[in-house]
Amino acid sequence: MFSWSEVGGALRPAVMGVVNVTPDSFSDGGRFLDPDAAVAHGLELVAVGADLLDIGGESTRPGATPVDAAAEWRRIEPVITRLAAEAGVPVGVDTTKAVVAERALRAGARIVNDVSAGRFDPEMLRVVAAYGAGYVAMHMRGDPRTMQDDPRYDDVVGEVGDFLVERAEAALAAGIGDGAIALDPGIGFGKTTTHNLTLLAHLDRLVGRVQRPVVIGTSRKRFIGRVLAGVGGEHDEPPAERRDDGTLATTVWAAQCGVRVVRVHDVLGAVRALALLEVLATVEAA
Ligand code: HH2
Repeated sequence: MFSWSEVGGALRPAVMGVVNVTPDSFSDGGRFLDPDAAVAHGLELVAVGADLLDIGGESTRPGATPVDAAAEWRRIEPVITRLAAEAGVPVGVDTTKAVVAERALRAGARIVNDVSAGRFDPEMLRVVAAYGAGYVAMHMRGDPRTMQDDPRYDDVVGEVGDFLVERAEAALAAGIGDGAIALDPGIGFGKTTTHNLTLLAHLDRLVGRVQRPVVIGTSRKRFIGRVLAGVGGEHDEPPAERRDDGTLATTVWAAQCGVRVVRVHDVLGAVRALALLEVLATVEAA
C-alpha cells in the first residue's frame, strides 16, 4: 500500500518530476513523445534528485484536444513500464481515465495523479483502491476545454479547500488508503492569475484546512509569466521555458507553507533550492 510518508524528507517537500509524453503540453510538448527520449529524461530527473515521477499522455492545458484511452495508453505504456522497473523511485500516472490508470498500475506505477479528482470517471476511485495506490485529487473548475471561461469564486481558498476535503472523503469511502490520499489546489485549472496568487498567498491556510499531504503544481505556469512581464527590463511575458526562476520562488514559498510535494519540470533547480532551505531550517540559534 502506497503512503505519502514514503517520499521526501522530514524537513522538505518531495520533488515530483514531470515527464509529458505528449505532442502538445504547454511547456515541453513534443520533446518526449519518443519513448526512449521520455525514459532517458525520467532517468535524468531521478539522477538529479527527483523523489518521484509523474508521467502523462494527455495535455490538460486550457483548450487541449482530448485523446481517447487507447491513444493515451499507447503513448505512455513503454515509458511507464520501463521507468517503473528502472527509475528506483515511485512512478505516477497523470490521467483522468480509470482504464489508463489500471493499465499503468498493472505496469508498475504506484500513484494516480487525477486532475479531475474522480469526477470524470466513476470507476477511478475504485481502481486506485483496488491496487493500493497513491492518489492525488486535484481541484479544477469544469474541464480543460472550458475551465478558463471566466472562472469566478466568492472565496477561492475556502471553496477549493471544501472541494478537496469532500473529494478526500469520497476517496476514503471508496477504500483508498488513509495515508495514500494527497490533495492539490490545481494552480491554473479554472483560475485567473489573481485566484492563483490568492491560493498561493494563503497556501498555509489551505494546508491547515485539509489536514492531508498537499501537492502543488506551479511549474512554468502562465501566472508566473504574467507577474514577470515588465520585470528585469523585459516587456513581454516570458514564455514557459523562461519561467523556471519564477517557479523556484513559488517552490520555496510552498515549502515554507508546509506542502508535501512540489510537481516541477526543473527538478535540479527545486532540489538545490530545497537543500538550502533544509539546511537553514536546522541551523541552531546563535
Ligand atoms: N498541472 C498540470 C498537469 N497535471 N497535476 C497536478 N496534480 N497538479 C498540477 O498542477 C498539474 C497536474 C499541467 O502542467 P503540465 O503537465 O506541464 O502541462 P500539460 O497539462 O499541458 O501536459
